[in-house]
Amino acid sequence: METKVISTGIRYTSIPESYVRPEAERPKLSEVQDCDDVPVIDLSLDDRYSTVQQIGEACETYGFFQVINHGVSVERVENMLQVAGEFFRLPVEEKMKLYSDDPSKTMRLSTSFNVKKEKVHNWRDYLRLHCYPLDLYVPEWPSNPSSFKDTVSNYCREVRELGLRIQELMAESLGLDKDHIKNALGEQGQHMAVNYYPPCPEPELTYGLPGHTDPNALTILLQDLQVSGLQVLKDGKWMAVKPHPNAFVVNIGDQLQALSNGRYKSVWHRAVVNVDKPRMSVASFLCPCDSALISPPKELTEDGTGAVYRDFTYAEYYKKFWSRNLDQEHCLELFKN
Ligand SMILES: O=C(O)CCC(=O)C(=O)O
Repeated sequence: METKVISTGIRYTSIPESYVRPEAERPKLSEVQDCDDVPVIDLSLDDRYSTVQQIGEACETYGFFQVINHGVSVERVENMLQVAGEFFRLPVEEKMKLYSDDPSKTMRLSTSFNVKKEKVHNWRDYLRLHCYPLDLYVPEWPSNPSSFKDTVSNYCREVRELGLRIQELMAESLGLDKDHIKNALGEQGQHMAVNYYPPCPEPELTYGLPGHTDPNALTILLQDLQVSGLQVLKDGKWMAVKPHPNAFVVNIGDQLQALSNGRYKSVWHRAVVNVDKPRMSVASFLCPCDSALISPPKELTEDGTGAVYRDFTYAEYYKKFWSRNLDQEHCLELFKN
């Protein structure tokens, strides 16, 4: 099946057959409710104990939360969104120079999710970048727009700091030493998906991204402020997460679910599309180093329950994740004891 990017600037009047989901798998948008009680955690407060409590509660109950006053400057965020928009508005021939559907590439423009594996495509193009260490990867990033490398590097540095800070708070919220997660995950990689969802003439029939969990440790998502589209599964129902000004959405990935022995949930989430407006999001993923052995600390298994998942390395998990389609069962299920 021929697949190419959909951010061509051409408005479709209907979606090609290869994007149409079978009836039972469609998003049923009229049944989705707004999630009004997404925890919003202010990271500038002095009361660390209270911040740790809030994070612990959000991770156990929701698997995700939003952070405000997070230390990434408004200017960095605005510049990131600006340059991402400029990139996707480039002529399609220019963008196609970076196209690849090989998930092992460290820089590529692609479309949908995993075009070689999936049966039905998704209404999304994305630029996927490895971002750490910056010195190693920035040279291969797009040089058009000309400000891309500088702008995105600056954004990546600040987001990484934020992610590591959140991991300390999470470790404390699990009753562990503040550096436990950072030490267990080794020198963490950092990847980015710059997602672009063009207007879609038939949003009821397809997804930007179907329901999935993230295979990494922690995701920091910058949502388009003007156009919503992120939905999370809560108590068996899909809920829309409205963008909160100057906030990031943070969600637990599969590795922190395993490391916390299932206490914190790697939440199912998806992106839906709309008729009128393009939508963008920028997902930053912190990933354990390949050799990190993902194993719950004894403090979290000694209540007699034992380890929920067998030990595995991140390299083993990541390979398994990309060998499958996105909307299959939770990949962690394959590692259950
Ligand atoms: O666009 C969104 O809001 C979600 C993006 C996402 O889930 C991803 O990139 O993995």
